[in-house]
Amino acid sequence: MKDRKYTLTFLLRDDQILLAMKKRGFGADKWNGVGGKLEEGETMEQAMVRECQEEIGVTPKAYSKVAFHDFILGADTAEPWHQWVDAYLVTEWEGEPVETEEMAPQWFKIDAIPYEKMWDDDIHWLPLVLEGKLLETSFTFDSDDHMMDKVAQEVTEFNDK
Ligand code: 6OG
Repeated sequence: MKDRKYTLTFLLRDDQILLAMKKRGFGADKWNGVGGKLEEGETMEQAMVRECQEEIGVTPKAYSKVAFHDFILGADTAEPWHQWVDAYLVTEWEGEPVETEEMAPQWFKIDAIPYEKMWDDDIHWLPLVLEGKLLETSFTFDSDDHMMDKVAQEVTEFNDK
């Protein structure tokens, strides 16, 4: 079973959240935060900053981790795999979001987040972290990317902090 660590990051300004349309690869044609795989020798925070630079041209300056997700993918196959994802909210950054080969960013009102065009899990946790909660979750998906199971628990802090 292959397991990998990933980051997932949302910028916030006033009553808006920055989502990005994934243009290719895993999760293509969905709105999501910005992120990707931890590289060798990096901390999660370094990976979070690098992914924002690579995917939307922005350097996060003030941020906090708001969720740890255990995404179990392909649970109906012989080889399910995990993405362990640290999710961050960013309130200060350098640069302006730009479209890249990977992602096309767009600001949305927080009360008009297009959950129907996002991963099935998002509606179960993104509203809660936007209210200031910290969460540890596990979401299980089949090979068609449909959610089969969900567990979400509020925590007061993360063990790796
Ligand atoms: P790349 O393959 O682009 O990294 N990701 C998910 N995000 C949400 N909201 N729900 C999921 O449910 C997800 N599974 C993965 C983590 C993949 C990016 O997609 C996120 C990374 O930011 C299954 O390098």
